Amino acid sequence: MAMTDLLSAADIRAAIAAFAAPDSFNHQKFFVMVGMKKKTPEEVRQIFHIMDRDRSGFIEEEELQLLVNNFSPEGRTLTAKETKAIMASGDKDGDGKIGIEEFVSMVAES
Ligand SMILES: [Ca+2]
Repeated sequence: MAMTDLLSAADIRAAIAAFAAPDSFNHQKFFVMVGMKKKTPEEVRQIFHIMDRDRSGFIEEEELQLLVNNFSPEGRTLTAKETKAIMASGDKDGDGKIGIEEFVSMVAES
């Protein structure tokens, strides 16, 4: 399963270009731009599994830094500041990582 099986490559390119500058990333706008907001919860879960590179069942901080990179190799690594902001917004139970249902909620709320 690749991101482009679920999302349009053109939408992904546009979303990556919109947040190319360091510390400009807005995950809610990004999720809308890549088309995730229009996906079913099951499709969003498939995207979660791509982002959970070590298959731990969670997106940890190191994996969150690569959020954009998961969509395309051209996607930059997020800054520490951006990563912390996304974690603070998505980690509802405060365990320091993002679980699958937390991720589905983040997309639904975007
Ligand atoms: Ca993980």
